[in-house]
Amino acid sequence: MTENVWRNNPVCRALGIDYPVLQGGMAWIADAQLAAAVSNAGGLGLIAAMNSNGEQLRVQIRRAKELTDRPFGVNLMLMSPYIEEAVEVVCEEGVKIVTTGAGNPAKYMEKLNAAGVKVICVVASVALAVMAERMGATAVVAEGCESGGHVGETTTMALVPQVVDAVSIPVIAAGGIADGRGMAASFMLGACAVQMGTRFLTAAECNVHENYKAKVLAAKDHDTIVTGRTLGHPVRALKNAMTREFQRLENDPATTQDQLEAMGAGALRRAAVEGDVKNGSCMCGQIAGLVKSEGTCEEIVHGICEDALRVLKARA
Ligand code: TUI
Repeated sequence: MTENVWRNNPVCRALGIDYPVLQGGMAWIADAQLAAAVSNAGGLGLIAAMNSNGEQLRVQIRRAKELTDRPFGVNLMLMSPYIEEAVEVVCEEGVKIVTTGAGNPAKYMEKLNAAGVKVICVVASVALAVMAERMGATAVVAEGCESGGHVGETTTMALVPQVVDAVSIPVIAAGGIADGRGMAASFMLGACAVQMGTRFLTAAECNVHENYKAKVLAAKDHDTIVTGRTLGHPVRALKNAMTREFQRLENDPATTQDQLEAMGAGALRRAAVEGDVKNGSCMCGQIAGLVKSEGTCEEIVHGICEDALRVLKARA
């Protein structure tokens, strides 16, 4: 019903999608099923390459191709030990769109651009946004520290307009957005699309463990915390026994970096796949308190766009 409204949206035009909504590349969670469901709803679904090796990623890409005829992408986590393989497989499989996160994609931009892959860099700073534009990025996702997982220092409210002023390519807002008000606010800040992770955690098509979903649905405004600052990669997750122990160790001068790294390793898998939401890491954004229902990807994508339009019209 609202498709026509977004026809000239710069992100919809650049990516060939109907609604300016991207799904975050959540490690251990964003698989072919979730990505295809978001893409079939008219948004942009993304498979999280995370720490997958080339062949594991290839399986997911081929599955997504079977599940959707719409554009979908792959999120490249730049800290992955298999990042070189992942870039290779993305090019070989003819994936058209990539988002990058958790680092500077400089090393891979030339190869991806040469293969005709549109690269959207997820940035937490103006400096990286400017670099991304110079390196030929199609757009940037300005991700504020309200988001779940690996976070920067600046809030969405402060980051988005500063990135908008610094670059000429389209800016997609992320971090703390889960409904039409957040989407409308993003547009007011100069963004022309949104990326959401937390909102899709509870989607019907999301394969994250039921315990994780239940914890997100039960979360309130103060229920997330950032740990891992001393390791140089701060991570936001729902508070639990694991984050409390991590915090205690982080504040103890006797703790070594290796001890902390060991504690973090495998923690997300433990929560997302095994459902151990006490001793695993339930990465999640601050907006979890607003996420009260499950819903299909179609209901989520269409719902947020309709609500955003309603809010924008009401305030005009
Ligand atoms: O990457 C994300 N979110 C993530 S990645 C992830 S997997 C992980 N697990 C444990 C520890 C670390 C990673 C879970 N969530 N979002 C995009 C994002 N990128 N947020 C922050 C950044 C970022 C941070 C530093 C981008 C670049 C950067 O440095 C740039 C440079 O020049 O090195």
